[in-house]
Amino acid sequence: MSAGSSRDPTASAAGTAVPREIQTAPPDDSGKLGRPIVLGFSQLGSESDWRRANTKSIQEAAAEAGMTLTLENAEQSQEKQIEAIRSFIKSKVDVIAFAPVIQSGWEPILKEAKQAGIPVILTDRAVDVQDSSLYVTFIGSDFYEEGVKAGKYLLDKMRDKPGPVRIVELAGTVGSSPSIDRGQGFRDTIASRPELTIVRSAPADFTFEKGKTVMADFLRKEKEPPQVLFAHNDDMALGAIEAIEEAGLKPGKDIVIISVDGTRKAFEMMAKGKINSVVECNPLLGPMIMQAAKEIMQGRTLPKRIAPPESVFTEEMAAKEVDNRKY
Ligand code: GYE
Repeated sequence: MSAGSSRDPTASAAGTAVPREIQTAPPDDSGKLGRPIVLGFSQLGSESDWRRANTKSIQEAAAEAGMTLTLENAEQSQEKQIEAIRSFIKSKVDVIAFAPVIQSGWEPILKEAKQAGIPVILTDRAVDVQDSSLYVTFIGSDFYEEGVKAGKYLLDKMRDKPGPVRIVELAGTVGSSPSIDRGQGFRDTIASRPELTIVRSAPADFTFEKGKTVMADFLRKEKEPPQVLFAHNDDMALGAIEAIEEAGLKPGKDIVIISVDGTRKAFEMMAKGKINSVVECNPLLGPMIMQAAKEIMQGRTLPKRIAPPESVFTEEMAAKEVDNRKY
């Protein structure tokens, strides 16, 4: 837990006031301000283990960097994110960072930040804006590439299988860049083998609960169980595993399961052979965000895009890797 609080702002129940945490730490000497840099961070929610690890990484890195962090959790609401960003502008923070829940609709609030002269770091998910000067840098993964990696794993896994191969897809939050791009990268990659077809796809909001109910629904509606599940994140895959087992099927055997993130829980399932492959998506972005905020305050020029290194893991590697997982 970060300095200045013992409360997890991501743990509040939906429907309560927007949770806010203010964390301060002693000044360091890397900025030019002579006082701690004040960072306002709008987190989009707490839907998954990825997200909780991401929030923790930001809190820890801010404390470590000696910054004053105000973190607000928008609980999946773009409106609440816009409100939070507006409050950061009003209180004249030094830098704003945010993880946008969906891709569209950010231009007006980003213009407000620009007019106020407050630099914005975009992190985790991408936004759809014409004018890229509205943010300084984007720190986050290449989701399209993650979809491509998932597709390539499947092509290899099915290389000797004549087809048809029926795939179901659990997509993430509608309109979010990881869901749009993972879906597209996957489709573009498997298109080279037309007998691999996506027979059902539905959003399950990146959550365990929805992953379970939507998968149960797929299994009820399909006459024959599908051979493959592509889940846009681990939490949905873990929920789906429960639905598959409750339907009397063997996850990882009767249905090949591919997911994205690489959480410890997913690795444990992979070590048991219940998930076949996980494409890594790194949530530990805190140190990169703090570094970027410091460099911005020092007047330095940053690359427009900063991406963390990521791998793909398969069941063969899971047992060896599981203890190395940090989230
Ligand atoms: O994959 C999922 C989370 O935006 C990369 O959001 C993030 C995604 C992540 O809920 O687990």
